[in-house]
Amino acid sequence: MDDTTHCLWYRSPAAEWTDALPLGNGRLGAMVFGGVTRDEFALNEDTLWSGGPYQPANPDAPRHLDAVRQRLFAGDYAGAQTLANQTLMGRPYLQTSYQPAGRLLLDCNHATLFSNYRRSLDLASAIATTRYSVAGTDFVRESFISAADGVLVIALTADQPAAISVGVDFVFEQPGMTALHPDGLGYIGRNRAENGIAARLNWAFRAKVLHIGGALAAKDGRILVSQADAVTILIDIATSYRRFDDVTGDPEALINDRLARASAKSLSALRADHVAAHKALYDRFEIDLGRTSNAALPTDERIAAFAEGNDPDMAALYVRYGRYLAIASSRPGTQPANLQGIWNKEIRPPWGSKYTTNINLQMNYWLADAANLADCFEPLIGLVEDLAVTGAEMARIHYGARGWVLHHNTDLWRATGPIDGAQWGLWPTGGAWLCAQLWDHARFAGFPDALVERLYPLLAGAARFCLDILVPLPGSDLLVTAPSVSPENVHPHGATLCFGPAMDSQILRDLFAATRAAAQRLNRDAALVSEIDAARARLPADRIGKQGQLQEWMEDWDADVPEIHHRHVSHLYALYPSLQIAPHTTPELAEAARRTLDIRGDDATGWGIGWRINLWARLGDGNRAFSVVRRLIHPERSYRNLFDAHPPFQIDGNFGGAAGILEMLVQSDEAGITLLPALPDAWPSGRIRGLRARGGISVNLEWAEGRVTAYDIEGAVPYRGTVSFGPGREMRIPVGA
Ligand code: FUC
Repeated sequence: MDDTTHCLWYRSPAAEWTDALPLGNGRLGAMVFGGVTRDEFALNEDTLWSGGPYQPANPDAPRHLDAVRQRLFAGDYAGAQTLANQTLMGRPYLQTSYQPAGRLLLDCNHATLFSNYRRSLDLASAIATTRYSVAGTDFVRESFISAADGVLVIALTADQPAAISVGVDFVFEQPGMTALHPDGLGYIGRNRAENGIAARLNWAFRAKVLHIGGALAAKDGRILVSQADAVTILIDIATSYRRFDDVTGDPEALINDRLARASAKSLSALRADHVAAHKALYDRFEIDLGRTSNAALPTDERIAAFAEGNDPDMAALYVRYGRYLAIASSRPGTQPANLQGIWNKEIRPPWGSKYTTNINLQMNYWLADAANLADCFEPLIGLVEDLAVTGAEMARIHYGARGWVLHHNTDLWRATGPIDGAQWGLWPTGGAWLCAQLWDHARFAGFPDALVERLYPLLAGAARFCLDILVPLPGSDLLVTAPSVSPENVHPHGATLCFGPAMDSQILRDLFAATRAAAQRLNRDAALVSEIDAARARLPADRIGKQGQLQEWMEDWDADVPEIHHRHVSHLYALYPSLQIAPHTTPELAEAARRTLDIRGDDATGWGIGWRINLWARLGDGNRAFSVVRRLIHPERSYRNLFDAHPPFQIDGNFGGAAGILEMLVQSDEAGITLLPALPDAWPSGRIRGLRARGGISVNLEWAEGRVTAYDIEGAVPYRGTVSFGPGREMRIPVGA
């Protein structure tokens, strides 16, 4: 039996898309089904979206803002929401969606009776393998998407000569036309229009079929290879997208260039270069939580057995898979991971498979820094750089404000307007949250000058917008956001629309602190810093309500909300991902956050589970956090390919869940590092290598019988924080004083 430490593996082919195994180089994505007589590769390219450049700002909006605010301050929340729906939404008030390219089908011409079947995905090499035997011949299909060469490679081999006869077809999902090439298939097409947003992208697909022995024929729109010893198929897809406002790229030239280079290399060179590019990221980190006999089971059986069984390595595999998915869906130069990473089979995917920014996109990047994949974070910075441009126009036209704004969604075209309906979309702090997250990324990196310099204009722009839209709360000295929402939660006055939800003030505290710190590091914008200082002092503080809970709104409405177990826990932003609330710094607020979590309950949709694991970890309750991990690694929340079920599939829970498992083992803030802050009884011994902590630090750690047995902490500069152990933070050791 192979070593399965880094493997997802199965005893039968994928019956559904969520059984298939994902490959990706950040840009190109494939889901591998591993069929025997018919195999399928469902294909994506990360810039293949519907629509084209557009700006949804609504020039009529500014003159209605005050009327909506007045209704809110008068307590007419439902009336304010109705008026906001009529006057304050973007035009159009929907966005575009991420699209599938098509499906590559391989029809293998051999007998149907097979044995010795196994399909697997090796996370350490990023290679998917399908093996089986038919009539005494062993067949192996290996596939990978190379970050080094930019293409999908499918290699078909057999242990007998002349055994491979295969038909190759491409079933496209976008309008266009097929072209047969002497050595493969081609396709040139156009994307789709959506929600009144015109289609402006060209795209192209090409499969180049190389064979050793046998013969190749191009016929009836498909390629037929007969009696070959081995077949290698190289595939590429590209679009004309260059930037949110530029669609003048030449997809065919891009493809032809990459395929020409790739086909000039041997299969073994392609494979070796692919593995090296993957390992450069994957091998930086290791986690071992101990192995039991369950570790030898196929992955689907392990998922089914996890909640009731003893399989600590499955939680470690969940982290390895989260890292794998980050590397496969988000690399420098690619689009950030969307709601489904880069894997989507539907023309109308759930929520457009776009970027939802009231939790989901942020959660996609909770794992990267701690898991030593700072490179995978890069596309998120690129996205915010674009949003700071499109969002500046939105701020000016839609609010008459300085700076830039993003509401609760964006897409390939970097639209920033309020969409879907005021109940969901009229939330002006999506961009501010992303900026707070970028600053935390800089904190992990130890604030390198170039990064601070790069982030500063983004932070300053987001801060300027927020300064301009904060309004005095009548009858007080406080400044609040209005209109806003506490994401998606209906309050007892029949609306989500409100003023000053706790989450907004928490996000603004982080944004303002970050902008101030960056300005001071760069010695810039003293005037902006004083504006920030004046406003920050007037933001409402977190409040504790009559149930002892952390209040979600300015008023103590929490006990009377229609959906008491709502999946969003927006006001716990301060506990995680923010560092504002912690048991050792703000014990009363931490206790109130614990009470809120208890009332809200641990059962939630995929990402809601991911968030709760991190929250319980921050509260130092390892066994409670582990009980939520058991809800996550369970057939209700994890498909057979370990994709997170919202349901349907949404990748945020994969990243949030994996981040949560690490948060149980190591936590850090600007003052120090805590080892085993929330270790559950289920993981008494283990080992981690290459975890990153805030301050530009690398942590190695070993523990046994629930106690740290060895650790080392390294940084580019000597570490100057403290190191503490366990949930009570006993034995604080100051280091490098
Ligand atoms: C938020 C969530 C939904 C879903 C969507 C993509 O709006 O409330 O549950 O995850 O994003």
